[in-house]
Amino acid sequence: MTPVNLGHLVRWESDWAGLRVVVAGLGLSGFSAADTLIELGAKVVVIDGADTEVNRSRAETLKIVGATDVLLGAAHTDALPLIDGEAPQLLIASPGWNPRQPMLAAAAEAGIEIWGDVELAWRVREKEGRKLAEWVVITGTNGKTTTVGMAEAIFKAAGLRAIAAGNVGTPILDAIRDPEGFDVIAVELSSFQLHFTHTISPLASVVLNIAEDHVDWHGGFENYKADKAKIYERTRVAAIYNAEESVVEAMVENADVIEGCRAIGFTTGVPSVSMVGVVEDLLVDRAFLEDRRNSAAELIALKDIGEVVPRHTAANAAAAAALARAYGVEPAAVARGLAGFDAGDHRIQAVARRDDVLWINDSKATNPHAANASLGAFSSVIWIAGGLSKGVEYDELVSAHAARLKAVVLIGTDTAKLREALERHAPLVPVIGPGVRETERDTAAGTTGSAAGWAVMAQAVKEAAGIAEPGDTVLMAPAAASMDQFTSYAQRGNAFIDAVRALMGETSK
Ligand code: UMA
Repeated sequence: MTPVNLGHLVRWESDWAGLRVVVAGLGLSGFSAADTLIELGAKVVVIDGADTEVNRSRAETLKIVGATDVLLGAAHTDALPLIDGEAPQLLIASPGWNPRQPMLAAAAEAGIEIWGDVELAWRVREKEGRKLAEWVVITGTNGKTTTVGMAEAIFKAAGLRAIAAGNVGTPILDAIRDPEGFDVIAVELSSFQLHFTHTISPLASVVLNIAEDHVDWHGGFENYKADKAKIYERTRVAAIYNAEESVVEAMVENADVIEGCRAIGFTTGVPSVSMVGVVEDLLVDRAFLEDRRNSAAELIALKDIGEVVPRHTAANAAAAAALARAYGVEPAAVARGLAGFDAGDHRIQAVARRDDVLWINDSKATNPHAANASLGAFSSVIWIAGGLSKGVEYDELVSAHAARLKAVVLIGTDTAKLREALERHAPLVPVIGPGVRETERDTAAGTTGSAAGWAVMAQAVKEAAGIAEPGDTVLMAPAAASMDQFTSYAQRGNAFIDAVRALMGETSK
């Protein structure tokens, strides 16, 4: 089959009518992509392996608006469907779909282009009568959601119409299709989304940091890094990098950016020329001012960002400030935006302090790199850890923090690697659990899934309480994903909060 050239599809008014498209996935991004393409007049077949009630209801909606077909169930995900008797011309993959999955592999083999929803959004962002938004794009292993939130807050403080979208939860196509449009969109991009992105040309881009994550999906750490590095391609004004991570700096050096684009560093140390960084507890800009060789522009005092500003928060703020300054936002608006920003729950969140024991929820620490940041912030820790480990290694994390661990309480169904790392690098630290065994847990909770997770968490909190002494911190920072026992990291965090509060209630009686 001759591959179809889709180079002409670059704006809303391009000739999308009749294009035969398969949309893989009927989650957030798949639904928004299918809905958009139907509106554009394409012939759309949507496929999802899960034949659930939610998907059936979404399928009904899409059929009513004009989908050619919606196929639900595992039987449909192995081969490419025909659309009106002919082969598809484009496949839109949801981020959760692995490129090695049979249907995607078949599309690649047949020379059919595979885009993600982000690529589609880029191709339809220009529309007659709608504001054309600038994009600033953000990726990294950790801190993405905080940084897009900070960037959005700064843009809004500058009086701009701005929104955070993408992996943060609002599909980028929903932002793009807003009738009024935006001045600027802060787009959080996961490595999955970047894999399926090919032509975006943002105003500014940043990789916050890189550590092992999602190794299974990408088929190795090198592939993961290569997908992350794609964010810098075709950047127009500022390719922003973490000046404390040489791997990230190398990504900028090797990127094919638009002529005139500058490389801008961010750091939590004193900034060199062309960097944003910290001088004596002040966030300062030595990048976006004329006299950057001899002076710096003061942005905000760290104490005005929050009561406790851990190093990674200062780094995220520096990155968000650099993105905003690349757009042209004034220092005063950067200060207002960062001062008003609220990081939300589940990220190093203090839940309770009782008898000089601090209880911290860091459920958002879904990989070792994130857990490293929170473990490093406390001195004597009872660590609640474990979950779905996604194939990563724990040796580095455990050896770095062995000295501060008083005990470890394991949760999760996939803790073998963590347990082995603890045996190797912290052999004297007591390891407890998982306290409720699989069979007991199912009987106790009367079910599997999240109810069982709740029981495991309650047990873990009790175990931790039995060990904690004044001056200790009980830190729930699993360094693993939550999906083995919970529906999300938020639900896991709430289970911890509930269990801690229940414990406090009991002991205060
Ligand atoms: N499906 C299949 N077969 C497969 C894989 C998935 O049929 O092999 C189906 C599932 O049954 C489901 C649909 O595809 O119905 C799910 O699609 P999806 O998992 O790609 O998720 P979406 O609902 O489209 O949400 C995605 C992001 N999810 C993932 O990357 C896994 C959301 O990020 C994002 O907010 C949303 O698009 C809008 O852009 C979530 C996430 O967990 C928060 N991201 C990861 C992270 O941050 O670490 C990357």
